[in-house]
Amino acid sequence: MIQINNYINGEFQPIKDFLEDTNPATGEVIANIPKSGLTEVEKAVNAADEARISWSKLSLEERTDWLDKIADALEYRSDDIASLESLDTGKPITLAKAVDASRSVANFRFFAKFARDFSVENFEMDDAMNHVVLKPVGIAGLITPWNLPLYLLSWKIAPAIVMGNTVVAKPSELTPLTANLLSEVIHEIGLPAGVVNIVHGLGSEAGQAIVENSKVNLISFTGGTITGKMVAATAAPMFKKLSLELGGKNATVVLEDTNLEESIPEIARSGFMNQGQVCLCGSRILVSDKIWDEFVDKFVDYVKSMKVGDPSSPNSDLGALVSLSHRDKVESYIHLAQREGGEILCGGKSPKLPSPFDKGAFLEPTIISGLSHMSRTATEEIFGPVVTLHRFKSDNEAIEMANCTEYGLAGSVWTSDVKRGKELAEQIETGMVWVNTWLHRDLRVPFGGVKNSGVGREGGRWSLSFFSEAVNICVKE
Ligand code: TXE
Repeated sequence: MIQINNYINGEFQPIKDFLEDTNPATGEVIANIPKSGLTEVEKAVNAADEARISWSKLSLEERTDWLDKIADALEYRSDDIASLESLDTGKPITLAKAVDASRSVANFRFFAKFARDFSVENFEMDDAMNHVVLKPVGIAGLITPWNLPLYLLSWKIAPAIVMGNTVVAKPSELTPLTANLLSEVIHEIGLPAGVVNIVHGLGSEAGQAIVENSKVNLISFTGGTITGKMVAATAAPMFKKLSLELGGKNATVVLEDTNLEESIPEIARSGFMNQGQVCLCGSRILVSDKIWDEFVDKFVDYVKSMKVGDPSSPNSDLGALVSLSHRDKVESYIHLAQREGGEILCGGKSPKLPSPFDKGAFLEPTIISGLSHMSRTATEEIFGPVVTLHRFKSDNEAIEMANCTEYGLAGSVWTSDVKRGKELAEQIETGMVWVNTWLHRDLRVPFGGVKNSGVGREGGRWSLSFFSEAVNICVKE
């Protein structure tokens, strides 16, 4: 049993009230985490406040050196990151190694280098010079979800501290283990006390207390759209800087000229990676009428060959969902799809697995056809290994279908005509579109959504600008 404590002001601080953390693949309780509330959040905010001035006075070079030190120390513990992440989330160890562990390290390294190389534009007038200075915002409140725990936490902490802010972070109560590992790493390398404070607990208690705290100047939140609305309702009247990365219901548009042999494995990856629990997953697959039968046959065959099981096995393509209650939610959408007239082409139920995985939150990868593209199943975020298939007759119809939901996070287009793919991509109303690839990430590019998928952009210079206040100093010569 792992015992997790809050990390505040450079110290691990135990509290009396605990929550249990469960391995979703077995149902076994693996850790106790603090059930923090107002008192712990206030302590963390006060520590961040005290550290703020001296941290912001370090040179940018000194702060980027700290990021590199964190990256080095995290990299040394890559195997631990992967195994803890797999244990806590139920995701396959292979994915945790390839994505979670490596990206968490890469986020710190990337922002260290990017901030070093970054220069702000100055604007010359006939008789004066405008100097733009990026100042820290103050205390950053960072709230992160359970699907990519350390990956998303590091994506926010690195740019926040490199720009001179101090941080109070609350990881998801469902997946606290790697945030705790980060606390250990930060402690080991001796990052100045109070620069990064990590408080564990429920969203409605610890999370809400961070958003409500008047000393917290900025909130960066990744999570569900309903929670995002609550966060915005609290933070907006306090004029906090706000970035919200919320849900998605992303369309995968398959044109008739795509190379199916090459694209089907990638389209399946985009639907089912991390058990479909990535906000960027392509969960609505729109297929040209001209290749419908061939695509459906090949896609169903491919997905049927994907293995669900023990997350620690290198042979598992899919592990467990994050919790039994989340699996129930995802299953309820499969039942809804049946009531809406959908046909289940594969999956649709929990696989029969040997002990101890018989108690886990597993679900077979599921493909549903025959639904209206306007049905609830095809327009609401399911966030699980469930995709719906829809056929279109023209590019215009594909665009209309792609844009019919209230979400606008990502999408992908598959075609051998790159020019046509790019033209189509530009008409999809989302923050990001991939052509002939998916989740191909360059950390310099803007990341975020439109419509109900969120507000603001992070990534590269967008992160540096979100985590700073641009101040203009006009000097008359
Ligand atoms: O997320 P929550 P949940 C979607 C997905 C999923 C749904 C709900 O569809 O089924 O959201 O998931 C904290 N004030 N995504 O309920 O609640 C919470 O403790 C401040 C999409 O698990 O949004 C956690 O740290 N914070 C997504 C974080 O918010 C609060 C990833 C996210 O949890 C809070 C996850 C409050 N009042 C789910 N209430 C994505 N965009 O990638 C909760 N939290």
